[in-house]
Amino acid sequence: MRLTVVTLFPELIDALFGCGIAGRARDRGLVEVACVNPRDFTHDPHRTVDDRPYGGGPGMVMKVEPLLAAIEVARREAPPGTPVVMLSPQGRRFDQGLARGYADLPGLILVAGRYEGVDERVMSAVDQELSIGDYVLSGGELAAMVVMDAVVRLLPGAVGDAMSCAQDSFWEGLLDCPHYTRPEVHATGRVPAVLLSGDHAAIRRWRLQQSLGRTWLRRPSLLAERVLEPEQESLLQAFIDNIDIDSPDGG
Ligand code: 9D3
Repeated sequence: MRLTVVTLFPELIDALFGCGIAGRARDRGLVEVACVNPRDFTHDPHRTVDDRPYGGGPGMVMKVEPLLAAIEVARREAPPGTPVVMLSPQGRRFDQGLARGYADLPGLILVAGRYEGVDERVMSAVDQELSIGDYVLSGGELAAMVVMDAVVRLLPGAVGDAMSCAQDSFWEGLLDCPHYTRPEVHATGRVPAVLLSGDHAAIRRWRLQQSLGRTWLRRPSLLAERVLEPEQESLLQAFIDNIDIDSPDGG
C-alpha cells in the first residue's frame, strides 16, 4: 500500500515510520510512505503557504495554490483508485470500520492542514474529510498519523500471529479484558485464580466475560449495536449480577 501525506511537517510523519509496528511494516515493504510539502510549490522568496482570511478575523488560512499543487503531485504519484482524504475537525469520525476499508485500498493520500484552516477551494480536490474526535489539535498531522497507524497494522504481515488472531475473533468491537503477568502476588492485588488454573476453556470464558462486562459498564453503546450469542448473553448477565460483590470495575 502506498501512503502519501501532504504536509508542511514531514518530520512528524517520519517519526511514525521510524519505529514500532509502522516502522517494521515499512522495512518489510508492506507500506510505502511519501510526503509532499506544499512549501515546495511556492514561488515567492518567503515561500508563503498561508495568508490572512478574507472577511477578517484571527489566524491565518492555508493558501489554495501550493496546497492544490501538492495534492496534484500526490495524485500523480499514487496508484489508480487512491482517494484524497482531508484531515479536518469537520470530517466524519474515524473508526475501525473505516480503517479496514482503507487497508484494502492500493493507496491513500492524507492532507494535513495547519493554521486556522485551509482555503475552502482546496476541497475541490478532496474526496472525503476525516476527524479523529472532538478535541482541538494544532494541525492535521497527528490525525493523519493516527489513521495511518490504525491502517498499517491491518496490513497482512504487519503484526505478530497472536495479535492478528485477537483481531479477527469475536472479541472485535468489545473492550479488552484485564491482563496480568508476573509476579502472581503484588501489594496492589493478586492474579485472578482462573488465569493460573490451566483450564483454557474457563480462561477463555472469564476473558470473554470481562470484555463483555467492561464494555457494558464503560461503553454501553458498543453493545447496543451488537447481537450477543447465548453464551455471551449469560456471561454478561452473570457479570452484571455480581457487580456489587466484585470491585467497582467488575474485575
Ligand atoms: C481553535 C481553532 N478552531 C476554531 C475556530 C478551528 C480549528 C482549526 C484547525 C480547529 C482545529 C484545527 C486543526 N485540527 C485539525 O487539523 C484536525 C483535527 C482536530 O483538531 N481534531 C480532531 N480531528 C482532527 S483532523 C484534523
